[in-house]
Amino acid sequence: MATAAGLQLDSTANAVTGPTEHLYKVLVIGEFGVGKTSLIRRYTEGSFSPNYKLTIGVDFGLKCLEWDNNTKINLQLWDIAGHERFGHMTRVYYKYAIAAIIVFDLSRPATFDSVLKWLEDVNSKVMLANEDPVPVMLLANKCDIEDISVEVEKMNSFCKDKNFIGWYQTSAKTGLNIDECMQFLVEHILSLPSGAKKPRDRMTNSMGILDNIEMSSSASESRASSELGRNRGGGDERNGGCC
Ligand SMILES: Nc1nc2c(ncn2[C@@H]2O[C@H](COP(=O)(O)OP(=O)(O)OP(=O)(O)O)[C@@H](O)[C@H]2O)c(=O)[nH]1
Ligand SMILES: [Mg+2]
Repeated sequence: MATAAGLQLDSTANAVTGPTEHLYKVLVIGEFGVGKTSLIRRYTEGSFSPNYKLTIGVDFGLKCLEWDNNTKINLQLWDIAGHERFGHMTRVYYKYAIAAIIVFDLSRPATFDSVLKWLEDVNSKVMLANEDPVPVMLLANKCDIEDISVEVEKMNSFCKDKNFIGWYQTSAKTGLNIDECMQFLVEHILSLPSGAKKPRDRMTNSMGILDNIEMSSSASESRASSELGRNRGGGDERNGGCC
């Protein structure tokens, strides 16, 4: 049985313990109103609401993937409030993340102008266990809105210059590219060298989250979910359960 000492946790697949199970913490960041919560909700629950309810501090989504016969992946999506009044907490929220998603709103160009600010914020506050930067994916959201176009070549070279692992046009409203971009991100995480994924030290649990959990039992997911629910201060309706 493998014991976790952080959020990037691997257990070993064998006849006794069952499939390998990974828990990956992924940050979802970007300016307020760009659609972070909506994207997470679309991905974890398959739903969308046109109403804007700003996120206060941080929220969570959990997506469980049966990656293959021997691999289960639990993606813990940290939905970080975009409003700058909550910005002072990001160092705590970013801890132990293995990847990040930066979102901007295609209908509000100023939100693209802030992308580099968010990239710098991530790169200055969190890194992989081998001290490489965390992989960051860029999402150009709300592409369903009429009369919006994206300069693909410009985006390609921007992402290459700034070391994004890739970018997608997405719509939380229609679901366009949501599964595809997350699949791409998970594939990238799985391809990281094992030294990048090892926890650097023990989770200090300053947020009361997922400290020293064991993931090789079938109870792991429900435990993770209940820990998340507790941190959210109540109901766990947003955590999509699938495995
Ligand atoms: N048309 C369209 N509207 C979207 C899309 N994604 C989000 N929205 C709308 O944009 C508004 C803001 O979405 P949220 O998901 O709450 O934005 P957020 O990034 O979580 O905002 P903060 O929590 O304040 O940081 C809501 O009214 C959503 O319905 C999209 O893909 N298309
Ligand atoms: Mg939100």
